[in-house]
Amino acid sequence: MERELALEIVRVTEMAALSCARWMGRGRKMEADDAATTAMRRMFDTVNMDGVVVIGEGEMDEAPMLYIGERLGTGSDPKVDVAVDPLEGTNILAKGTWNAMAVVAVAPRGSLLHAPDMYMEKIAVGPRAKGRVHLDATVAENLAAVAEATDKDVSDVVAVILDRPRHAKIIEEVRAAGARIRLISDGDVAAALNTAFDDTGVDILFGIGGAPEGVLAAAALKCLGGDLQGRLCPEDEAQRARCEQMGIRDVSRVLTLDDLVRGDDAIFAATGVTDGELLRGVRQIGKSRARTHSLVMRAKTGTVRFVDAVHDLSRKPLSWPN
Ligand code: VTB
Repeated sequence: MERELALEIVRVTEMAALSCARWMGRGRKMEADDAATTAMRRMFDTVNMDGVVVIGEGEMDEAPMLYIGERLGTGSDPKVDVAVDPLEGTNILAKGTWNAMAVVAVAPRGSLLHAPDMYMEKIAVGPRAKGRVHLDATVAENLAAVAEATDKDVSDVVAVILDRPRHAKIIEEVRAAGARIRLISDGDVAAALNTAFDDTGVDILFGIGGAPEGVLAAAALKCLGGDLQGRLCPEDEAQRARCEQMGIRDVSRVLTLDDLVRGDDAIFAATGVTDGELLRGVRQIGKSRARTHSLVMRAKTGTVRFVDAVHDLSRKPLSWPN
């Protein structure tokens, strides 16, 4: 993949973020997601690539666009897999809270895991703790490893965890180990990403979130030199069958970063919709301009670019809610 593709991809996440940010705090998740998806889909049409959606808004019969298997781009090379989450954190945006983002990952065809829409147990860390943690190690062992890798006391290590009843045991174990916790309402892609940046204040992500979000976060951490490991959590026979169909025979196996994102040619882009630790949300300037804050990275070179853009909305094909 040529490096120019990275800039094209950030244009796609910018457009999705600009479109759905208008729904902030309105409590209308569906409309916000629709706005992001429509804008993202439209922008993809202008990108020179032959893309196939492997992580998207749903299966062909349940999503009108950006469904799994949909072709994206102009059809010219490169041939790529595309993973999208036009609005990661619909609940977040509906309330106007922290860390909603528009997210895309692109990688050469066949290199992204076609993760089924189910839960995944995850552990994610930044570059310093890469190779030191393991999904099968205990919470206390992983926290001790992160403390050592980041030259901190365990009491200064911060674990980020989705605030869900299913995480009661992990939360108890983190507390027993003496580490600290940031509980989040939603948005574990941003949480995983944040573990790779020192000034976000979080060191390790634990817990169960969406498998599609796991692949997106893995693409980000591959670019950043961090680590993410996952284990699929099928809840019934249908989900187990789905895993098999997707070529995952042993669902209990720990999926490594390389299983989730093969090779090292991934591109990851995210644009903030609401403010977060890493990215600022969309800000309106007067009636006709808006400012976006994005992150775009390539695994091949490890370059991490923050893109601060001011958009003239009168010249963009956006449709706003009333
Ligand atoms: C996570 C998180 C998402 O859903 O995947 C989570 O990344 C899944 O858990 O932002 P729940 O079913 O318990 O919500 C989100 O919070 C929303 O898609």
